[in-house]
Amino acid sequence: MMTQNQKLISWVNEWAELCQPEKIHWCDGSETENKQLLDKMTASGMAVKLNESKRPDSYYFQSDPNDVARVENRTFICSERKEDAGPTNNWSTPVEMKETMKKLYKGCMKGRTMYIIPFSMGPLGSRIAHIGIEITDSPYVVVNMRIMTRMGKAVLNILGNGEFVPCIHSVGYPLEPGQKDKKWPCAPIEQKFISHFPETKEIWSYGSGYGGNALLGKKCFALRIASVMARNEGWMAEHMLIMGVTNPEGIKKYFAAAFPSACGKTNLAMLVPTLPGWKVECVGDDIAWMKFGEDGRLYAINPEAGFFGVAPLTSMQTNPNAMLSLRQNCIFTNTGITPEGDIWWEGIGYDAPEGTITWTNEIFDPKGSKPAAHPNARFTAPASQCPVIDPAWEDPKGVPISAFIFGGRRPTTIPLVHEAFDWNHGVFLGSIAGSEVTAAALGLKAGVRRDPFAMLPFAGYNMADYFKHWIKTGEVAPDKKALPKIFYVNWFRKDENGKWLWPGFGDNIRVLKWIFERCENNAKAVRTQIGNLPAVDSIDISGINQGIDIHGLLSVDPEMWKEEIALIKEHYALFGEHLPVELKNQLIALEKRFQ
Ligand code: O2Y
Ligand code: MN
Repeated sequence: MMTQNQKLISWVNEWAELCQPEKIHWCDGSETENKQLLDKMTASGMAVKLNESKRPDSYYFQSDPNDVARVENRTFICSERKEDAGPTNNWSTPVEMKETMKKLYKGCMKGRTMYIIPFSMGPLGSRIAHIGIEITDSPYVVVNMRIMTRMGKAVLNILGNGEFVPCIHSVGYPLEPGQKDKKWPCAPIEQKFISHFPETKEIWSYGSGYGGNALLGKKCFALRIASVMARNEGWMAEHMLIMGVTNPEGIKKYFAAAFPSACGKTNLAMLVPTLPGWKVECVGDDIAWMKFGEDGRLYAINPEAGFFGVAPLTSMQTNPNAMLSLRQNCIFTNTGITPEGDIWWEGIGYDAPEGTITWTNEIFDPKGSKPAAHPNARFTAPASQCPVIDPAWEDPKGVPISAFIFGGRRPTTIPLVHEAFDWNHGVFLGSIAGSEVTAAALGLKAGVRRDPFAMLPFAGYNMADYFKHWIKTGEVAPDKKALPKIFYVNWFRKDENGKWLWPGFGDNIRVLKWIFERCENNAKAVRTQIGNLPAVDSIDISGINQGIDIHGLLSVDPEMWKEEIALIKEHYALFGEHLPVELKNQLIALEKRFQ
Protein backbone atom coordinates (compact mmCIF):
# COMPACT_ATOMS: atom_id res chain seq x y z
CA MET A 1 0.00 0.00 0.00
CA MET A 2 1.46 3.34 -1.03
CA THR A 3 -1.04 5.62 0.73
CA GLN A 4 -2.51 6.46 4.12
CA ASN A 5 -5.56 8.07 2.50
CA GLN A 6 -8.35 6.21 4.35
CA LYS A 7 -11.03 7.23 1.86
CA LEU A 8 -8.94 5.82 -0.97
CA ILE A 9 -8.12 2.62 0.90
CA SER A 10 -11.79 1.98 1.80
CA TRP A 11 -12.87 2.74 -1.76
CA VAL A 12 -10.37 0.24 -3.19
CA ASN A 13 -11.38 -2.41 -0.63
CA GLU A 14 -15.05 -1.92 -1.42
CA TRP A 15 -14.46 -2.45 -5.15
CA ALA A 16 -12.12 -5.39 -4.58
CA GLU A 17 -14.87 -7.07 -2.58
CA LEU A 18 -17.36 -6.56 -5.40
CA CYS A 19 -15.09 -7.39 -8.39
CA GLN A 20 -13.22 -10.25 -6.67
CA PRO A 21 -9.85 -9.90 -8.44
CA GLU A 22 -7.15 -12.50 -7.97
CA LYS A 23 -4.62 -9.79 -7.03
CA ILE A 24 -4.42 -6.06 -6.35
CA HIS A 25 -1.53 -4.02 -7.73
CA TRP A 26 -0.92 -0.37 -6.79
CA CYS A 27 0.80 1.22 -9.80
CA ASP A 28 3.97 3.14 -8.95
CA GLY A 29 4.44 4.41 -12.53
CA SER A 30 8.05 3.19 -12.69
CA GLU A 31 9.82 2.05 -15.83
CA THR A 32 10.33 -1.38 -14.29
CA GLU A 33 6.62 -1.77 -13.69
CA ASN A 34 5.82 -0.60 -17.21
CA LYS A 35 8.29 -3.05 -18.75
CA GLN A 36 6.93 -5.92 -16.66
CA LEU A 37 3.38 -5.24 -17.81
CA LEU A 38 4.40 -4.94 -21.46
CA ASP A 39 6.49 -8.14 -21.25
CA LYS A 40 3.56 -9.96 -19.71
CA MET A 41 1.18 -8.77 -22.44
CA THR A 42 3.73 -9.71 -25.11
CA ALA A 43 4.09 -13.20 -23.62
CA SER A 44 0.31 -13.69 -23.52
CA GLY A 45 -0.06 -12.60 -27.19
CA MET A 46 -2.06 -9.45 -26.39
CA ALA A 47 0.85 -7.19 -27.43
CA VAL A 48 3.50 -7.43 -30.12
CA LYS A 49 6.82 -5.76 -29.46
CA LEU A 50 7.75 -3.76 -32.55
CA ASN A 51 11.15 -4.07 -34.22
CA GLU A 52 13.60 -2.49 -31.75
CA SER A 53 15.77 -1.05 -34.51
CA LYS A 54 12.80 0.57 -36.28
CA ARG A 55 10.48 1.57 -33.44
CA PRO A 56 12.32 1.24 -30.10
CA ASP A 57 10.31 0.40 -26.97
CA SER A 58 7.03 0.44 -28.89
CA TYR A 59 4.16 -2.04 -28.87
CA TYR A 60 1.33 -3.06 -31.15
CA PHE A 61 -2.20 -4.16 -30.20
CA GLN A 62 -5.22 -5.41 -32.14
CA SER A 63 -8.55 -4.89 -30.42
CA ASP A 64 -11.65 -7.01 -30.67
CA PRO A 65 -13.45 -5.94 -33.90
CA ASN A 66 -16.45 -5.00 -31.73
CA ASP A 67 -14.41 -2.69 -29.52
CA VAL A 68 -12.87 -0.06 -31.77
CA ALA A 69 -14.10 3.38 -30.65
CA ARG A 70 -15.95 5.41 -28.07
CA VAL A 71 -19.49 4.12 -27.72
CA GLU A 72 -21.69 7.21 -27.60
CA ASN A 73 -24.96 5.27 -27.46
CA ARG A 74 -23.67 3.46 -24.32
CA THR A 75 -22.39 6.67 -22.66
CA PHE A 76 -24.61 8.07 -19.89
CA ILE A 77 -24.83 11.15 -17.73
CA CYS A 78 -26.53 9.95 -14.55
CA SER A 79 -27.71 13.13 -12.85
CA GLU A 80 -30.58 13.04 -10.36
CA ARG A 81 -32.79 15.01 -12.78
CA LYS A 82 -33.06 14.22 -16.50
CA GLU A 83 -33.06 17.89 -17.42
CA ASP A 84 -29.62 18.30 -15.85
CA ALA A 85 -28.24 15.83 -18.40
CA GLY A 86 -30.06 17.79 -21.09
CA PRO A 87 -31.35 16.85 -24.52
CA THR A 88 -27.99 15.81 -26.00
CA ASN A 89 -26.94 13.15 -23.47
CA ASN A 90 -28.20 9.65 -22.66
CA TRP A 91 -29.57 9.66 -19.14
CA SER A 92 -30.40 7.30 -16.30
CA THR A 93 -30.95 7.93 -12.60
CA PRO A 94 -27.82 7.25 -10.54
CA VAL A 95 -29.68 4.63 -8.48
CA GLU A 96 -30.89 2.66 -11.49
CA MET A 97 -27.55 2.83 -13.30
CA LYS A 98 -25.62 1.79 -10.20
CA GLU A 99 -27.99 -1.13 -9.61
CA THR A 100 -27.57 -2.33 -13.21
CA MET A 101 -23.81 -1.89 -13.22
CA LYS A 102 -23.18 -3.40 -9.78
CA LYS A 103 -24.68 -6.65 -11.10
CA LEU A 104 -22.16 -6.57 -13.95
CA TYR A 105 -19.22 -5.66 -11.70
CA LYS A 106 -19.97 -8.55 -9.29
CA GLY A 107 -17.09 -11.00 -9.78
CA CYS A 108 -16.05 -9.29 -13.04
CA MET A 109 -12.32 -9.34 -12.20
CA LYS A 110 -12.14 -13.03 -11.27
CA GLY A 111 -8.84 -14.48 -12.46
CA ARG A 112 -7.45 -10.99 -13.13
CA THR A 113 -5.31 -8.37 -11.41
CA MET A 114 -6.97 -5.20 -10.19
CA TYR A 115 -4.64 -2.27 -10.93
CA ILE A 116 -4.91 0.95 -8.95
CA ILE A 117 -3.72 3.88 -11.06
CA PRO A 118 -3.18 7.22 -9.30
CA PHE A 119 -3.04 9.93 -11.97
CA SER A 120 -2.86 13.69 -12.22
CA MET A 121 -4.62 15.56 -15.00
CA GLY A 122 -2.23 18.44 -15.45
CA PRO A 123 1.29 19.12 -14.17
CA LEU A 124 1.77 17.76 -10.64
CA GLY A 125 0.69 20.33 -8.09
CA SER A 126 -0.66 22.89 -10.59
CA ARG A 127 -3.57 24.93 -9.17
CA ILE A 128 -5.48 24.02 -12.33
CA ALA A 129 -4.71 20.26 -12.14
CA HIS A 130 -6.82 17.56 -10.46
CA ILE A 131 -6.17 14.03 -9.29
CA GLY A 132 -8.05 10.89 -10.22
CA ILE A 133 -7.65 7.24 -9.29
CA GLU A 134 -8.59 4.63 -11.87
CA ILE A 135 -9.23 1.04 -10.84
CA THR A 136 -8.92 -1.24 -13.87
CA ASP A 137 -8.41 -4.88 -14.74
CA SER A 138 -6.69 -3.99 -18.03
CA PRO A 139 -2.89 -3.84 -18.18
CA TYR A 140 -3.33 -2.16 -21.62
CA VAL A 141 -5.10 0.68 -19.83
CA VAL A 142 -2.26 0.97 -17.29
CA VAL A 143 0.47 1.35 -19.94
CA ASN A 144 -1.64 3.83 -21.93
CA MET A 145 -2.50 5.88 -18.83
CA ARG A 146 1.24 6.05 -18.08
CA ILE A 147 1.71 7.89 -21.39
CA MET A 148 -1.48 9.95 -21.36
CA THR A 149 -1.29 11.20 -17.74
CA ARG A 150 1.23 11.84 -14.97
CA MET A 151 0.80 8.54 -13.21
CA GLY A 152 2.10 6.65 -10.17
CA LYS A 153 3.54 7.08 -6.70
CA ALA A 154 4.36 10.80 -7.03
CA VAL A 155 0.64 11.47 -7.50
CA LEU A 156 -0.22 9.72 -4.23
CA ASN A 157 2.38 11.84 -2.46
CA ILE A 158 0.71 15.00 -3.75
CA LEU A 159 -2.76 13.61 -2.99
CA GLY A 160 -2.03 12.94 0.70
CA ASN A 161 -5.42 12.80 2.39
CA GLY A 162 -7.01 15.00 -0.26
CA GLU A 163 -9.86 14.52 -2.71
CA PHE A 164 -9.72 12.48 -5.91
CA VAL A 165 -12.13 11.60 -8.71
CA PRO A 166 -12.86 7.87 -8.40
CA CYS A 167 -12.87 6.07 -11.76
CA ILE A 168 -13.73 2.38 -11.99
CA HIS A 169 -13.15 0.32 -15.11
CA SER A 170 -13.46 -3.31 -16.06
CA VAL A 171 -13.20 -4.97 -19.46
CA GLY A 172 -16.09 -7.16 -18.31
CA TYR A 173 -14.57 -10.56 -19.02
CA PRO A 174 -13.94 -12.57 -15.84
CA LEU A 175 -11.85 -15.72 -16.09
CA GLU A 176 -12.94 -18.99 -14.53
CA PRO A 177 -10.12 -21.19 -13.16
CA GLY A 178 -8.14 -22.59 -16.12
CA GLN A 179 -9.99 -20.46 -18.67
CA LYS A 180 -7.76 -19.05 -21.42
CA ASP A 181 -7.92 -15.29 -21.80
CA LYS A 182 -8.84 -13.58 -25.07
CA LYS A 183 -6.30 -11.44 -26.94
CA TRP A 184 -8.58 -8.42 -26.33
CA PRO A 185 -11.14 -9.19 -23.63
CA CYS A 186 -14.32 -7.11 -23.60
CA ALA A 187 -18.07 -7.51 -23.11
CA PRO A 188 -20.87 -7.55 -25.70
CA ILE A 189 -22.23 -4.15 -26.72
CA GLU A 190 -25.40 -4.40 -24.63
CA GLN A 191 -23.24 -4.84 -21.52
CA LYS A 192 -21.03 -1.85 -22.25
CA PHE A 193 -21.71 1.19 -20.07
CA ILE A 194 -19.68 4.39 -19.79
CA SER A 195 -21.44 6.15 -16.92
CA HIS A 196 -20.82 9.48 -15.27
CA PHE A 197 -22.30 10.63 -11.97
CA PRO A 198 -21.89 14.41 -12.01
CA GLU A 199 -23.31 15.09 -8.55
CA THR A 200 -20.87 12.69 -6.85
CA LYS A 201 -18.08 13.13 -9.44
CA GLU A 202 -17.71 9.40 -10.16
CA ILE A 203 -16.97 7.48 -13.36
CA TRP A 204 -18.04 3.85 -13.84
CA SER A 205 -17.02 2.14 -17.07
CA TYR A 206 -17.73 -1.46 -18.01
CA GLY A 207 -17.24 -3.73 -20.98
CA SER A 208 -14.85 -1.87 -23.30
CA GLY A 209 -11.06 -1.72 -23.26
CA TYR A 210 -10.73 0.92 -25.99
CA GLY A 211 -9.66 4.57 -25.93
CA GLY A 212 -12.05 7.05 -24.43
CA ASN A 213 -14.18 4.24 -22.95
CA ALA A 214 -11.32 2.93 -20.86
CA LEU A 215 -8.62 5.60 -20.43
CA LEU A 216 -10.87 7.38 -17.98
CA GLY A 217 -8.67 10.44 -17.47
CA LYS A 218 -9.40 11.62 -20.97
CA LYS A 219 -12.96 12.24 -22.15
CA CYS A 220 -14.73 10.90 -19.03
CA PHE A 221 -12.79 12.92 -16.44
CA ALA A 222 -11.06 15.76 -18.33
CA LEU A 223 -14.25 16.72 -20.19
CA ARG A 224 -17.49 15.23 -18.84
CA ILE A 225 -16.82 15.35 -15.08
CA ALA A 226 -14.42 18.31 -15.33
CA SER A 227 -17.00 20.38 -17.22
CA VAL A 228 -19.34 19.96 -14.23
CA MET A 229 -16.57 20.80 -11.75
CA ALA A 230 -15.65 23.81 -13.89
CA ARG A 231 -19.22 25.13 -13.88
CA ASN A 232 -19.54 24.62 -10.11
CA GLU A 233 -16.16 26.16 -9.34
CA GLY A 234 -15.93 28.91 -11.99
CA TRP A 235 -13.34 27.60 -14.44
CA MET A 236 -13.40 26.03 -17.94
CA ALA A 237 -12.87 22.46 -19.19
CA GLU A 238 -12.86 22.50 -22.97
CA HIS A 239 -12.33 20.16 -25.92
CA MET A 240 -9.59 22.42 -27.29
CA LEU A 241 -6.06 22.19 -28.60
CA ILE A 242 -3.62 24.77 -27.24
CA MET A 243 -0.95 26.26 -29.49
CA GLY A 244 1.73 28.91 -29.18
CA VAL A 245 2.21 31.15 -32.22
CA THR A 246 5.33 33.32 -32.53
CA ASN A 247 5.65 36.04 -35.16
CA PRO A 248 8.90 36.98 -36.95
CA GLU A 249 9.49 39.73 -34.35
CA GLY A 250 9.53 37.07 -31.62
CA ILE A 251 6.18 38.04 -30.08
CA LYS A 252 4.29 34.99 -28.86
CA LYS A 253 0.58 34.42 -28.31
CA TYR A 254 -1.36 31.31 -27.28
CA PHE A 255 -4.59 30.23 -28.96
CA ALA A 256 -7.06 27.51 -27.93
CA ALA A 257 -9.18 25.94 -30.65
CA ALA A 258 -12.19 23.62 -30.77
CA PHE A 259 -13.21 21.61 -33.85
CA PRO A 260 -15.57 18.70 -34.41
CA SER A 261 -13.83 15.42 -35.26
CA ALA A 262 -12.18 15.00 -38.69
CA CYS A 263 -11.19 18.67 -39.01
CA GLY A 264 -7.45 18.14 -38.50
CA LYS A 265 -7.18 19.28 -34.88
CA THR A 266 -3.94 17.39 -34.16
CA ASN A 267 -2.49 18.66 -37.46
CA LEU A 268 -3.32 22.26 -36.53
CA ALA A 269 -1.84 21.84 -33.04
CA MET A 270 1.53 20.91 -34.60
CA LEU A 271 1.35 22.94 -37.81
CA VAL A 272 4.49 23.64 -39.83
CA PRO A 273 4.01 27.25 -41.01
CA THR A 274 4.59 28.11 -44.66
CA LEU A 275 5.11 31.80 -43.83
CA PRO A 276 8.78 32.62 -43.24
CA GLY A 277 9.65 33.61 -39.67
CA TRP A 278 6.45 32.26 -38.09
CA LYS A 279 6.60 29.48 -35.51
CA VAL A 280 3.93 27.20 -34.04
CA GLU A 281 4.48 25.21 -30.84
CA CYS A 282 2.11 22.69 -29.28
CA VAL A 283 0.87 22.76 -25.69
CA GLY A 284 -1.84 20.16 -26.30
CA ASP A 285 -3.87 18.60 -29.09
CA ASP A 286 -7.20 17.79 -27.44
CA ILE A 287 -8.18 19.28 -24.08
CA ALA A 288 -7.71 22.60 -22.26
CA TRP A 289 -8.44 23.42 -18.62
CA MET A 290 -8.50 27.14 -17.91
CA LYS A 291 -8.65 29.50 -14.92
CA PHE A 292 -8.28 33.24 -14.59
CA GLY A 293 -4.87 34.34 -13.33
CA GLU A 294 -4.06 37.23 -11.00
CA ASP A 295 -3.46 39.47 -14.02
CA GLY A 296 -7.06 38.86 -15.18
CA ARG A 297 -6.02 36.73 -18.15
CA LEU A 298 -7.29 33.23 -18.78
CA TYR A 299 -4.53 30.62 -18.26
CA ALA A 300 -4.70 27.16 -19.85
CA ILE A 301 -3.03 23.85 -19.10
CA ASN A 302 -3.11 20.68 -21.13
CA PRO A 303 -4.38 18.16 -18.56
CA GLU A 304 -2.87 15.31 -20.58
CA ALA A 305 0.72 14.16 -21.04
CA GLY A 306 0.38 12.35 -24.35
CA PHE A 307 -1.36 12.22 -27.70
CA PHE A 308 -3.99 9.59 -28.48
CA GLY A 309 -4.19 10.41 -32.16
CA VAL A 310 -5.90 8.93 -35.19
CA ALA A 311 -3.22 7.11 -37.20
CA PRO A 312 -4.71 6.82 -40.74
CA LEU A 313 -3.78 9.79 -42.96
CA THR A 314 -1.03 10.92 -40.57
CA SER A 315 2.15 11.24 -42.65
CA MET A 316 5.33 13.29 -43.05
CA GLN A 317 3.28 15.40 -45.49
CA THR A 318 0.17 15.98 -43.37
CA ASN A 319 1.78 16.12 -39.92
CA PRO A 320 5.56 15.63 -39.73
CA ASN A 321 5.67 16.62 -36.06
CA ALA A 322 3.19 13.89 -35.14
CA MET A 323 5.19 11.35 -37.18
CA LEU A 324 8.41 12.41 -35.44
CA SER A 325 6.67 12.04 -32.06
CA LEU A 326 6.07 8.38 -32.88
CA ARG A 327 9.66 7.24 -33.25
CA GLN A 328 9.87 5.41 -29.91
CA ASN A 329 8.08 4.62 -26.62
CA CYS A 330 4.68 4.45 -28.33
CA ILE A 331 1.67 2.20 -28.41
CA PHE A 332 -0.18 1.51 -31.66
CA THR A 333 -3.67 0.07 -31.67
CA ASN A 334 -5.47 -1.32 -34.72
CA THR A 335 -2.96 -0.11 -37.31
CA GLY A 336 -1.44 -2.60 -39.76
CA ILE A 337 1.85 -4.32 -38.91
CA THR A 338 4.59 -5.02 -41.46
CA PRO A 339 6.61 -8.25 -41.77
CA GLU A 340 9.61 -6.32 -40.42
CA GLY A 341 7.69 -5.50 -37.27
CA ASP A 342 6.85 -1.87 -37.91
CA ILE A 343 3.45 -0.20 -38.19
CA TRP A 344 1.65 0.86 -41.37
CA TRP A 345 -1.61 2.63 -42.15
CA GLU A 346 -3.50 4.11 -45.08
CA GLY A 347 -2.15 7.56 -45.92
CA ILE A 348 1.19 7.05 -44.15
CA GLY A 349 2.89 8.27 -47.32
CA TYR A 350 4.38 5.05 -48.72
CA ASP A 351 3.07 1.69 -49.94
CA ALA A 352 2.46 -1.17 -47.55
CA PRO A 353 5.34 -3.67 -47.62
CA GLU A 354 4.23 -7.02 -48.98
CA GLY A 355 2.97 -9.30 -46.25
CA THR A 356 1.60 -6.46 -44.11
CA ILE A 357 -0.96 -7.78 -41.62
CA THR A 358 -4.24 -5.93 -41.10
CA TRP A 359 -5.76 -4.88 -37.79
CA THR A 360 -8.02 -7.96 -38.08
CA ASN A 361 -4.89 -10.12 -38.39
CA GLU A 362 -5.24 -11.00 -42.08
CA ILE A 363 -2.74 -10.55 -44.89
CA PHE A 364 -3.33 -7.11 -46.36
CA ASP A 365 -4.43 -6.95 -49.99
CA PRO A 366 -3.75 -3.42 -51.29
CA LYS A 367 -6.25 -4.03 -54.10
CA GLY A 368 -8.92 -5.43 -51.80
CA SER A 369 -11.66 -3.64 -49.92
CA LYS A 370 -10.37 -4.20 -46.39
CA PRO A 371 -7.99 -1.55 -45.02
CA ALA A 372 -4.83 -2.47 -43.16
CA ALA A 373 -5.67 -0.02 -40.37
CA HIS A 374 -9.07 0.53 -38.81
CA PRO A 375 -10.19 4.14 -39.57
CA ASN A 376 -10.07 4.80 -35.79
CA ALA A 377 -6.64 3.15 -35.33
CA ARG A 378 -4.67 5.10 -32.74
CA PHE A 379 -1.18 5.96 -31.62
CA THR A 380 -0.42 6.73 -28.00
CA ALA A 381 2.68 8.93 -27.83
CA PRO A 382 4.37 10.93 -25.05
CA ALA A 383 3.80 14.66 -25.72
CA SER A 384 7.40 15.30 -24.62
CA GLN A 385 8.56 13.57 -27.83
CA CYS A 386 6.90 16.14 -30.09
CA PRO A 387 9.62 18.20 -31.81
CA VAL A 388 7.51 21.35 -31.43
CA ILE A 389 6.31 20.80 -27.89
CA ASP A 390 5.99 24.24 -26.32
CA PRO A 391 8.64 25.12 -23.70
CA ALA A 392 5.80 26.08 -21.32
CA TRP A 393 3.67 22.96 -21.88
CA GLU A 394 4.30 21.73 -18.34
CA ASP A 395 4.25 25.14 -16.68
CA PRO A 396 1.91 24.61 -13.68
CA LYS A 397 0.64 28.16 -14.03
CA GLY A 398 -0.54 27.49 -17.61
CA VAL A 399 -0.24 29.69 -20.67
CA PRO A 400 -2.25 32.91 -21.22
CA ILE A 401 -4.85 32.54 -23.97
CA SER A 402 -5.26 35.43 -26.43
CA ALA A 403 -7.84 33.87 -28.76
CA PHE A 404 -10.40 31.11 -28.96
CA ILE A 405 -10.94 29.60 -32.39
CA PHE A 406 -13.96 27.55 -33.38
CA GLY A 407 -14.47 25.81 -36.69
CA GLY A 408 -16.00 23.03 -38.70
CA ARG A 409 -16.12 21.49 -42.16
CA ARG A 410 -18.46 23.69 -44.17
CA PRO A 411 -18.21 23.53 -47.99
CA THR A 412 -20.47 26.59 -48.33
CA THR A 413 -21.76 29.64 -46.42
CA ILE A 414 -19.06 30.08 -43.76
CA PRO A 415 -16.07 32.27 -44.72
CA LEU A 416 -12.42 31.36 -44.21
CA VAL A 417 -12.34 33.33 -40.97
CA HIS A 418 -14.46 35.79 -39.05
CA GLU A 419 -14.12 37.47 -35.69
CA ALA A 420 -16.89 37.80 -33.12
CA PHE A 421 -18.07 41.33 -32.31
CA ASP A 422 -17.74 40.62 -28.58
CA TRP A 423 -17.69 37.79 -26.02
CA ASN A 424 -21.42 36.88 -26.20
CA HIS A 425 -21.32 36.91 -29.99
CA GLY A 426 -18.30 34.56 -29.71
CA VAL A 427 -20.30 32.26 -27.44
CA PHE A 428 -23.01 32.29 -30.11
CA LEU A 429 -20.42 31.25 -32.72
CA GLY A 430 -19.25 28.38 -30.49
CA SER A 431 -22.82 27.26 -29.89
CA ILE A 432 -23.56 26.91 -33.62
CA ALA A 433 -20.28 25.19 -34.60
CA GLY A 434 -20.61 22.07 -36.69
CA SER A 435 -19.61 20.20 -39.81
CA GLU A 436 -21.49 19.27 -42.95
CA VAL A 437 -21.62 15.48 -43.12
CA THR A 438 -22.70 12.96 -45.70
CA ALA A 439 -25.70 10.71 -45.21
CA ALA A 440 -23.43 7.72 -44.51
CA ALA A 441 -21.47 9.51 -41.77
CA LEU A 442 -24.60 10.86 -40.11
CA GLY A 443 -26.46 7.57 -40.32
CA LEU A 444 -29.65 9.49 -40.99
CA LYS A 445 -29.73 12.40 -43.39
CA ALA A 446 -27.02 14.57 -44.89
CA GLY A 447 -26.63 18.10 -43.61
CA VAL A 448 -24.96 20.20 -40.94
CA ARG A 449 -24.27 18.21 -37.80
CA ARG A 450 -24.09 20.81 -35.05
CA ASP A 451 -21.38 20.12 -32.51
CA PRO A 452 -21.46 23.12 -30.16
CA PHE A 453 -17.96 23.97 -28.93
CA ALA A 454 -17.03 20.44 -30.24
CA MET A 455 -18.51 19.31 -26.89
CA LEU A 456 -21.59 17.41 -28.09
CA PRO A 457 -20.44 14.01 -26.74
CA PHE A 458 -18.45 15.55 -23.88
CA ALA A 459 -20.57 18.03 -21.92
CA GLY A 460 -21.25 16.40 -18.55
CA TYR A 461 -24.45 18.41 -18.04
CA ASN A 462 -27.19 20.17 -19.96
CA MET A 463 -25.56 21.65 -23.08
CA ALA A 464 -27.69 24.81 -22.81
CA ASP A 465 -26.54 25.32 -19.21
CA TYR A 466 -23.01 24.84 -20.50
CA PHE A 467 -23.69 27.74 -22.96
CA LYS A 468 -24.80 29.76 -19.95
CA HIS A 469 -21.54 28.96 -18.17
CA TRP A 470 -19.68 30.49 -21.13
CA ILE A 471 -21.85 33.62 -20.95
CA LYS A 472 -21.27 33.83 -17.20
CA THR A 473 -17.51 33.42 -17.64
CA GLY A 474 -17.59 36.59 -19.74
CA GLU A 475 -19.62 38.40 -17.08
CA VAL A 476 -17.44 37.47 -14.12
CA ALA A 477 -14.10 37.91 -15.91
CA PRO A 478 -11.86 40.01 -13.63
CA ASP A 479 -10.79 42.13 -16.61
CA LYS A 480 -13.16 42.06 -19.60
CA LYS A 481 -10.54 43.63 -21.86
CA ALA A 482 -8.20 40.73 -21.10
CA LEU A 483 -10.72 38.09 -22.26
CA PRO A 484 -9.62 36.09 -25.32
CA LYS A 485 -11.01 37.35 -28.62
CA ILE A 486 -13.17 34.77 -30.39
CA PHE A 487 -12.86 33.66 -34.03
CA TYR A 488 -14.51 31.13 -36.35
CA VAL A 489 -12.51 29.48 -39.16
CA ASN A 490 -13.48 27.27 -42.08
CA TRP A 491 -10.62 25.67 -44.03
CA PHE A 492 -13.08 23.56 -46.01
CA ARG A 493 -15.00 25.96 -48.27
CA LYS A 494 -15.40 24.73 -51.86
CA ASP A 495 -16.14 26.44 -55.17
CA GLU A 496 -19.15 25.63 -57.40
CA ASN A 497 -17.13 22.73 -58.93
CA GLY A 498 -16.48 21.16 -55.55
CA LYS A 499 -12.81 22.20 -55.45
CA TRP A 500 -11.27 23.34 -52.14
CA LEU A 501 -10.76 27.10 -52.13
CA TRP A 502 -8.07 27.01 -49.44
CA PRO A 503 -4.89 24.84 -49.40
CA GLY A 504 -5.06 24.25 -45.63
CA PHE A 505 -2.32 22.51 -43.60
CA GLY A 506 0.79 24.76 -43.21
CA ASP A 507 -0.95 27.59 -45.06
CA ASN A 508 -3.43 27.90 -42.20
CA ILE A 509 -0.71 30.02 -40.56
CA ARG A 510 -1.91 32.81 -42.87
CA VAL A 511 -5.25 32.81 -41.09
CA LEU A 512 -3.54 32.48 -37.71
CA LYS A 513 -1.44 35.50 -38.67
CA TRP A 514 -4.60 37.57 -39.22
CA ILE A 515 -5.99 36.37 -35.89
CA PHE A 516 -2.67 37.16 -34.20
CA GLU A 517 -2.64 40.66 -35.66
CA ARG A 518 -6.31 41.25 -34.71
CA CYS A 519 -5.29 40.43 -31.14
CA GLU A 520 -2.77 43.26 -31.44
CA ASN A 521 -5.32 45.58 -33.12
CA ASN A 522 -3.02 45.44 -36.09
CA ALA A 523 -4.98 43.90 -38.99
CA LYS A 524 -7.71 45.37 -41.15
CA ALA A 525 -11.24 44.05 -40.83
CA VAL A 526 -14.61 44.81 -42.36
CA ARG A 527 -17.75 44.70 -40.26
CA THR A 528 -20.36 42.41 -41.86
CA GLN A 529 -23.69 40.95 -40.74
CA ILE A 530 -21.96 37.83 -39.34
CA GLY A 531 -18.90 39.38 -37.70
CA ASN A 532 -15.63 41.10 -38.56
CA LEU A 533 -14.07 39.68 -41.71
CA PRO A 534 -10.55 40.26 -43.00
CA ALA A 535 -10.26 43.08 -45.52
CA VAL A 536 -9.43 41.25 -48.78
CA ASP A 537 -5.81 42.43 -48.73
CA SER A 538 -5.26 41.60 -45.05
CA ILE A 539 -4.82 37.83 -45.42
CA ASP A 540 -1.19 37.23 -46.39
CA ILE A 541 -1.32 34.97 -49.47
CA SER A 542 2.23 35.76 -50.61
CA GLY A 543 4.10 32.78 -52.03
CA ILE A 544 1.15 30.37 -52.26
CA ASN A 545 1.64 28.40 -55.45
CA GLN A 546 -2.03 28.11 -56.34
CA GLY A 547 -4.52 30.78 -57.37
CA ILE A 548 -6.49 31.96 -54.33
CA ASP A 549 -10.06 33.18 -54.76
CA ILE A 550 -9.95 35.42 -51.71
CA HIS A 551 -13.33 37.00 -52.58
CA GLY A 552 -14.89 33.52 -52.76
CA LEU A 553 -13.28 32.54 -49.45
CA LEU A 554 -14.54 35.65 -47.68
CA SER A 555 -17.96 36.10 -49.27
CA VAL A 556 -21.09 36.30 -47.14
CA ASP A 557 -24.10 35.30 -49.23
CA PRO A 558 -27.34 36.69 -47.67
CA GLU A 559 -29.51 33.95 -49.22
CA MET A 560 -27.32 31.20 -47.84
CA TRP A 561 -27.22 32.90 -44.46
CA LYS A 562 -31.03 33.03 -44.39
CA GLU A 563 -30.99 29.24 -44.84
CA GLU A 564 -28.29 29.00 -42.15
CA ILE A 565 -30.44 31.04 -39.74
CA ALA A 566 -33.35 28.65 -40.30
CA LEU A 567 -31.03 25.74 -39.45
CA ILE A 568 -29.72 27.51 -36.34
CA LYS A 569 -33.34 27.99 -35.20
CA GLU A 570 -33.90 24.22 -35.53
CA HIS A 571 -30.71 23.53 -33.59
CA TYR A 572 -31.64 25.97 -30.82
CA ALA A 573 -35.19 24.57 -30.55
CA LEU A 574 -33.68 21.44 -28.99
CA PHE A 575 -32.69 23.35 -25.86
CA GLY A 576 -36.13 24.77 -24.97
CA GLU A 577 -36.28 26.98 -21.90
CA HIS A 578 -32.66 26.28 -20.94
CA LEU A 579 -31.31 28.23 -23.94
CA PRO A 580 -29.77 31.42 -22.47
CA VAL A 581 -31.63 34.60 -23.38
CA GLU A 582 -28.30 36.11 -24.47
CA LEU A 583 -28.07 33.51 -27.26
CA LYS A 584 -31.73 33.96 -28.28
CA ASN A 585 -30.92 37.65 -28.62
CA GLN A 586 -27.80 36.93 -30.68
CA LEU A 587 -29.91 34.95 -33.14
CA ILE A 588 -32.56 37.68 -33.34
CA ALA A 589 -29.83 40.28 -33.92
CA LEU A 590 -28.21 38.16 -36.66
CA GLU A 591 -31.54 37.77 -38.43
CA LYS A 592 -32.16 41.53 -38.20
CA ARG A 593 -28.77 42.28 -39.74
CA PHE A 594 -29.88 40.37 -42.84
CA GLN A 595 -33.23 42.22 -43.19
O1 O2Y B 1 -12.27 6.43 -30.18
C1 O2Y B 1 -11.76 6.77 -29.12
O2 O2Y B 1 -11.92 6.13 -28.07
C2 O2Y B 1 -10.91 7.94 -29.03
S1 O2Y B 1 -11.78 9.42 -29.31
C3 O2Y B 1 -10.62 10.70 -29.26
C4 O2Y B 1 -9.31 10.42 -28.99
C5 O2Y B 1 -8.38 11.45 -28.94
C6 O2Y B 1 -8.81 12.72 -29.13
N1 O2Y B 1 -10.09 13.00 -29.39
C7 O2Y B 1 -11.00 12.03 -29.48
C8 O2Y B 1 -12.40 12.49 -29.77
O3 O2Y B 1 -13.30 11.69 -30.01
O4 O2Y B 1 -12.62 13.70 -29.74
MN1 MN C 1 -10.99 14.89 -29.00
